[in-house]
Formats: sequence, C-alpha cells, structure tokens
Amino acid sequence: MGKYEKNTITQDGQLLLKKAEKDQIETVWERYKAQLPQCGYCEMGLSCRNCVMGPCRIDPFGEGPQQGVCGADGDIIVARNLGRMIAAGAASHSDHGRDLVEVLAQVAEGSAPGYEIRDVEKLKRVAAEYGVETEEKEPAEIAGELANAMQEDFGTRKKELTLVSRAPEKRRELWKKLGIMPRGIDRETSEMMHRTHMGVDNDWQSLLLHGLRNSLSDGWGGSMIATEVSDILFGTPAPKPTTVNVGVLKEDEVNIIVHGHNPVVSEMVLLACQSSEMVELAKEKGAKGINLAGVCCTGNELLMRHGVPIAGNHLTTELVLATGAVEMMIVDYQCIMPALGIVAACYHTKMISTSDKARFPGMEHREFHPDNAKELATELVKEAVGNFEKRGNAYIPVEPVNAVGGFSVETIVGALGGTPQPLIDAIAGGKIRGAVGVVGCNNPRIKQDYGHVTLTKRLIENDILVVDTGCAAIANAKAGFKVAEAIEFAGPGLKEICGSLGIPPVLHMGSCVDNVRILVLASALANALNADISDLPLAAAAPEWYSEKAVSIGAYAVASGVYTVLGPMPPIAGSMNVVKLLTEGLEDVVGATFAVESDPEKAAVLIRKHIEDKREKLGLTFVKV
Ligand code: SF4
Ligand code: MSK
Repeated sequence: MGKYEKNTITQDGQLLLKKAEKDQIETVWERYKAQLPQCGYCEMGLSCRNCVMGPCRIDPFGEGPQQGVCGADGDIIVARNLGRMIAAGAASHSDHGRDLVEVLAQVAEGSAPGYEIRDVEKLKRVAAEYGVETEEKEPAEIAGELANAMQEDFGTRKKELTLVSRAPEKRRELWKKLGIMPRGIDRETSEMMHRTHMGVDNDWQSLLLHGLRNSLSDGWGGSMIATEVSDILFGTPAPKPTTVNVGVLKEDEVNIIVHGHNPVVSEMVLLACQSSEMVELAKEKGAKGINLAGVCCTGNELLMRHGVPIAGNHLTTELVLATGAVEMMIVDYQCIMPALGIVAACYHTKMISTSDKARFPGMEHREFHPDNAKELATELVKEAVGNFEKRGNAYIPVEPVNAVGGFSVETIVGALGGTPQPLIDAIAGGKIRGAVGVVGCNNPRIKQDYGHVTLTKRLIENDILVVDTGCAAIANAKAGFKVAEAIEFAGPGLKEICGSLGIPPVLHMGSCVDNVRILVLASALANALNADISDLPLAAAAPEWYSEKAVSIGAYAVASGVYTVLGPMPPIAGSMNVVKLLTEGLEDVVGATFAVESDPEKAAVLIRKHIEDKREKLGLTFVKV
C-alpha cells in the first residue's frame, strides 16, 4: 500500500489507486508527477504573458533581467498575476450566481417547468433587503422583481452592492475609507482585467487593493447571490443524515453521479431519480433502484438540502469512475478535470456535459436550460438505467461513513434559540475558544485530505468550533467528524456545548459559494457585539487549495477581517513586497492578514495563537499556546 499512502490518507482512495493502476488508468497524481519540476518562474509569479512583446520573466536571483519588455518589474508582475487569479475566481462564482438569477427570473415568468420557489419566507426576506415590496404580492411577482434587482448588482452603476449592508457598520466604513467598497459584480472583475492590461495600473499596492475590492464583489455579491437564490429555489438547508465516501455507490442499483457546482442541473436529476416511473424502469432492468450521489460542490448542494450521499471530493473524482460501478456521470461546471472523459472510456460509464459554457473531451453534450431541464433530466436518467446492463465487475471496496450536513446560518441560529447570543456566551466563557472556517479543495501537492483532517482535529480538540465547506467539508465528513458522537474528538468545553445541542463539533455549511454563509454568521456575531469581524476570535484556512476561486475566497475573507492560513503557497514568492503586504502589512489596512503554512500541525498552532490574541484583546480568558 506504501506508494498509495503517499497520495491520500483515505482508504477508498488508496484501494482505488491500486485498482486504477491495474486498469492502466493515469490519474491526477501521475500527471502531476510528469509535470515535475514545475516552472520556477511561474511558481513565484514572475512570468508574464499579458502581451506579445513578451512572454517575459524576471530573474529571482538578480542576475538576469529585472524588467519585462514593457518595463514591468517583479512587484508589478506578481501583483498583476495575483489580480488576474482573483478576477477569474470572482468571475466563476459570480457567473454561477447569475445563472441562478436567470432561473429565478424564468420561474417568475412560468417558463422553467419543474423549478419552483421552495422557500417563500426567504424570498420575501431577501426581497426586502433589495427594497422589493412584498406585501400582497404573489411569490412569482416578487421573484421577478428580485431577479431584476439582483441583476442590477451585476451590471448597473452603483455606489455599493446591496448585500454589503449585511456586513458590520465598522467594516463598511473601513471599505469606504480605503476605496474598496465593491460597486458592481461584473464591474470589479472587468476593471481588474483592464488594470492588468499592459500600461494601465503599474502600482503593485493599488493593484492589490483593487484585488481586495474584486474579491469583495464575489463574497458579498456573486457568491452571496448564488447561495441566497439557491435557498429560495431549492430550500434553505436544515440538518439531515447522509453518508460519504466511495462506499455510497451500490452494487445492486443504478449509480448516477453529479459533479460540478451549480444545483440547477443536479436538483432536476434528483427529481428524475425519485420518480416512480424511473425506479420501476430500473427494477425492470434488474437493479434494485436508482442511487444518486454527488462529488465536489454540486454534491455538497444536494447533501445540504436533501441528504444525498457524497462519493468523494476533488481528487476522488477519477477514482469514483475506476470502481466500474457508475452508469452515468452528469457534470455542470468548475473543478471537472478534462481527464474524466478519458478515464470513463475504460468503463461503461456514460459522461454527460450539460452547460452551454463547459464542454469536455470524451463527454456527450446535452445542454440544460430552465425550459428543458425537467424533460432532459428524465431522458438522461432513463439512459443511465439502460446502461446498467452493460456494467462489468464493480469494485466498491469500503463501507460508507455516516455524516450530518445542512448547517445553514438559519439552522445554526435556530438551534441556538433564535439568537447568536448562546454562541457568544460560550465563546466569552471560554468553553468555545473561537471558530474557524476550514475550506477549499484538494491539491496533488498535498496528501489528499491530510491537511483538512489534521488541522480540523487539532482545532476541535482545542475547543475551537470548525465550520467547513467545499472539498474540506467532504474530507472532514469522510474522517467521521460530522456525527454527534464526534464530540469525543473535541476538547471538554466544545464537547459540552455540542453535546447539549446534539450537534457535531464540525458543521457542514455547504459548497464553495456557501462560504458566504460563514461571512453572514461572522457578521451576526460581530453585530450582536457591536464590533467588527476582525475583533472576533475567528480564522479561516484553506489547507489544500488549488483553484482561482480559492484565491478570491481567501482575499474576501481577509478583506472582511478574517485571518486566513493557506496551505499551498500562492504564486507570489517572486515579490517580497507583495509577500510582506499580504502577510503583515494588511493588518494595519483591513485588520487581518494571510499566512502560508503547508504543515497543518503548524497551521493549527498559528491559528490557536491568533485566536488567543483576539481573546486577550477582547478581555476574555486567555490561554498561552
Ligand atoms: Fe512582458 Fe510587459 Fe508584455 Fe508582460 S506586459 S508580457 S512584462 S511586455
Ligand atoms: S469543488 S473549488 S475543488 S473546494 Fe467546490 Fe472542491 Fe475547490 Fe472545486
């Protein structure tokens, strides 16, 4: 097993890597190895291909060129590259949010059969925030007006985004003072692309400040809209039991996997899988039923709202196919490796792409739109059922692990009796030292799940409540941290509080866009104390991040006042000025910084120190770390 243990801590991953090798399948780990050594200039952020006078690179040892052809130095190039990463990440989340707004508008028009408004109360609450009158109006009318008002956050000339009003007043004042209040979702991304064109913004500090504004347009704009509209259309999550890891696949049922991020497709696939007609058809084909499971964040969306099981996170997506037990994988967008179609070709698995903006080699493209989604989902499920007969030997080597998901802010505050005060009291009394959001991806540079699980374990045993999202949340579920009995892993104070509430010490808050739920919860705590987010004993960590979206998330967390520890180093080491600003200087600007620490044991110490510092400043009981 030795060589597989280097890649992943998960038992299903290790066993399936062995199977993949036997089946002669190349996985993400082999492709990563084949790329080594990776380009040092790019790793340090010192290469630029923003125009065709280049590409250019800066010699980090000071012996070769110190300027690109245009004269840009290392600081400018590093800041421009980081800015473009933030822009790409913000654009991805925000475009996902826009797609949901489009569905909301079509539901209002009555042209999206199968979709409906499942949380009318939330629709009214969010509509009120947008200034939409809700009295004596039908939900469809409110939805139409809300969709239009949200669309204005993307494109119209504004001084600030609507949902920024949820942030504590002190934070909003700070953003105004710094000139980083996000004004429009598309505007900030577009401006970043403009500023980083040759010959525009050549001040690395000003570029980085705009990077913060761009990320805020994601966190308090595009992602927040994505989460809120998903709740309105598909229901606000509440705790539900589920199961995780590759063991959720079933030998005797038709297995369908959904992959990607946007619940618009996966929700319709779920409805089709539940139809009695499809279940009967499956039985006719010799299967006991239809088993829908997710991977990555569209899986998290279904888990949060319906308790649909999750087969794995980012680095498990190829291995799930190597079970030979998947009749169909249906993908939407983001984090879907283009290699998947090639892996699937070794088995009977049908691969289906569904988004007009995301096509993949080795996949059949069947485009979903709100008007055809219900019908198309049924067609696809029927085809998956038909494919069951073609299945060869299936290899499902593990039993699934139990978990509970569905911790929306509404649920958490509800469990606390309708106010965050009991949580504040537990923090003030020292039973809970603080709270940390553990978020983000897997990355083959780091042993799969090792960063998430090690960090989370250390935090909860030190009485720090963990909330998590994305692939980190799946890792922690696989590790068994998400059942009420997991309080045994927690320190005495956290164990007492979670035990009395009957909740796990690690709360699953959703998908990557749902990081905004953490922002809203942090704001609720700060508002209740008339404080700023940066005053609170909170932190965030992305121990295994890989994606541009994670750069945007990290930047909006820091800009919102949350100290954020990254596992992998972002490509900024080529500029000590940029490194110093992000890891030290931002403290005096936004009251929070980044730190980079690839060892999760050391990251846990950094975070504990930070939390104890904040407690001391608030005059709360202090423990020397
Ligand atoms: Fe080179 Fe400047 Fe063009 Fe970048 S923008 S490729 S540094 S000339
Ligand atoms: S899916 S962005 S690998 S968390 Fe959201 Fe996972 Fe990261 Fe994609």
